[in-house]
Amino acid sequence: MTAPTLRPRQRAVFVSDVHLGSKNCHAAELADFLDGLDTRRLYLVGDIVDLWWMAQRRAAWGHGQHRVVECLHALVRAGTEIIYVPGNHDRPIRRFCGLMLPYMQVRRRAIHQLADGRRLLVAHGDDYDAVTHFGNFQEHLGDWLYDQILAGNRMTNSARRRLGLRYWSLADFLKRRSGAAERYIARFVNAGLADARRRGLDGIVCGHIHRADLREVDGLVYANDGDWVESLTALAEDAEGGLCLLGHDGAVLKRLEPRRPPLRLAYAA
Ligand SMILES: [Mn+2]
Repeated sequence: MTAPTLRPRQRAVFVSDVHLGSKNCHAAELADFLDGLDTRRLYLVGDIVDLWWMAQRRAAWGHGQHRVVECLHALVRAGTEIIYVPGNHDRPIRRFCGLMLPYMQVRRRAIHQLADGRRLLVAHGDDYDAVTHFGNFQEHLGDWLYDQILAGNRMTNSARRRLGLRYWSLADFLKRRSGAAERYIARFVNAGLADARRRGLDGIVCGHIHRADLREVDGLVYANDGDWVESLTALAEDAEGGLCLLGHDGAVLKRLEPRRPPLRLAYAA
């Protein structure tokens, strides 16, 4: 599929869970998405580089990965401000939180103000693992299991490709079939929204659980920009403050309208 060449200018684009350096990253699709993107701000919402993978296994770094880095450079040259919020797979980069370079900031979390005035917390989401009883040991075990499932995914899909069938996510199928996974995701969503509410904000943009989503819950925005391992999605804000969940080819998968300005009373002179 070819990406549309002319995309409307976005106020902000959010991308997370790229896992660059791991075998599971769809780097070529991400490079195609970033190429020609026109945005004022790009938030990298964690797990951009998979340092865990690269520390333990052979780094998968080829043409696609180089293109991703080149596209990020091109965006910076075009004047895009990059805000990097490291996650758990790129946790060592948190040492640089507070670092302000001319076109890039590294932040533990950020607050993004939409064009309609609403303010959203931008956080990777691994902070909520404690609340969802998904501790460090389980985190590693979960990652190992996830890798096994993704390896199964690759095998299934290379077989499907040979048979001329379309891509199908085994991991997503298993997650949707598993009640425990659904309960974990529900606790994660609640923990993120509670954090935003506690901070007096209007919602949250996060990643971490590799499940793209965009909806309003009790008047708050829950936006999960997904990942570049399975769902290949990103979140974008348009000029009016509307939010869109985008597929890697630029297709709009979900949309949340901007908040309407309050009615102003017109006084007669
Ligand atoms: Mn993560």
